[in-house]
Amino acid sequence: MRGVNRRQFLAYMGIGTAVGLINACGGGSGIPTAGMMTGGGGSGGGTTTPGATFQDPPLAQLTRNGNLVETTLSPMRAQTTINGQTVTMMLYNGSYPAPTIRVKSGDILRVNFTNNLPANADITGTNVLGYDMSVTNLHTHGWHVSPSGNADNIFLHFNPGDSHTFEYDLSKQWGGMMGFYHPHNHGTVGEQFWRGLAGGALIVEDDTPELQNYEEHIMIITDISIANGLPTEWTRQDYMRNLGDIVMVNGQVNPVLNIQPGQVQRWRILNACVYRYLRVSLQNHTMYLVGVDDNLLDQPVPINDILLAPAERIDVLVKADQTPGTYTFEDLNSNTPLVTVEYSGAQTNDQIPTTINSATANWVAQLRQMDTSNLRQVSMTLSFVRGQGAINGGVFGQNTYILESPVGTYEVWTIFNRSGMDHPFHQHVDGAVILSINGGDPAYAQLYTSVNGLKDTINVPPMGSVTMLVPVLDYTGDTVFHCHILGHEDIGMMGIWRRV
Ligand SMILES: [Cu+2]
Repeated sequence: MRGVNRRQFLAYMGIGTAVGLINACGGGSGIPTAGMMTGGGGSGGGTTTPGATFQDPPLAQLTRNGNLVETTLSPMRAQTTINGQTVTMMLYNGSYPAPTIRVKSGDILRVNFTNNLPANADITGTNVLGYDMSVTNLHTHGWHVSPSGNADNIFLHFNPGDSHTFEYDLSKQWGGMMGFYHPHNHGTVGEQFWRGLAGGALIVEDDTPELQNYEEHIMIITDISIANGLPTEWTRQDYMRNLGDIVMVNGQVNPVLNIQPGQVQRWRILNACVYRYLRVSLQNHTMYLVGVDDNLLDQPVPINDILLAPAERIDVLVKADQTPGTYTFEDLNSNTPLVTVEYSGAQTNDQIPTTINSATANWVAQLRQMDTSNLRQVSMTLSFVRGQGAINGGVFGQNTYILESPVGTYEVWTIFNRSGMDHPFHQHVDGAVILSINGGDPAYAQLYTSVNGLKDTINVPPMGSVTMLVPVLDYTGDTVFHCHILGHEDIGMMGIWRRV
């Protein structure tokens, strides 16, 4: 708690006057209000002029030999251009956004990783918590792979110049999901995200024919503030909340995406902001939700707008079925345009499918029928304790809370939020079936407690709770669960999940 004044302390605790301060700014599941713009910025609110032509993130270069796929990832210091400004960032392969890795269920992905971040440079050095910013690692968010050895092992860490070969066996990973990769080195995660290592998409190709023929786009939403050619300095307050004043999709401010009249496009959307809660909507259009964090659904769910907490993903179909013109895909929480959608080209008449043949959704439907009364019940409480984040009172790295779960079982976890802020709870390795949500946005609760989807990240509303059915399948080893406001994780809101 070095140098923390009373207001910051109250903010850490989520109490007192700080509650209003925090909730007014990007506070998440709440109803969008004009107040959310306060301090939140956005890229000029609703008045941002349309930018350049929409670009998908680049594809990673892969070499394939049978089911063995290899690629190279290297975090490095590199320059990019954001909204006309040159910015020096930390970027995977020098690319912003980071390259998309597309693989298939059953593949083995080998990532040849080298930490090319410079030691002791202006964007590295030691951060305010005392961690070395040039040390990093790699997490494959959302993948059902081993958390141990050379796989999704977030306890590994790499100094500048270190190389490592990660190997992910995707034989137990079903198709049809978009995860993302990002650093997971405790104490530096939020700041490394902020400085550009906010992930690239990890696509596992579909196992269903109904969604194969649509034009597809990936939308990675991030935010940033820039000063002196760098992302603004990450201060102690930023561990609690940090909203960038520029909001981007794939590193672009309000790009223009063309759609043919009558066309259906598939958009795979990720909130990769460190703190910003989004409520996304396409003006005058219904979006059809076909996939959530970890899997495709069995049928499209029509939605007008949807809360997207940090690290949540949605897979939606949109149909250009309105009067030809220009429509804004926007964040209703901050009244910020994300993408300008422009009708152009020849009339066509694509259809939204009525069902999706998703084996995973069928399995989740069975899980929803399970009698959970005899399952082990686990309760976890998220809170702030003396300016640090905690789970069941344990601050990660000090008196870490450890949950031991037998593999091959199912557990019911209830996550309580004892603070005045939203916390997106994320568990590694296995997605969960959401059974109930107490508090927050009723539409969000209704959606995620009814769809046949697996969630690896779920928002736990202020003073509310989430109950979920957690399959503990296939993989032993230590991994973690934590708040995905990554600054909260850095100050301790993380626990160890010991799978035995
Ligand atoms: Cu949190």
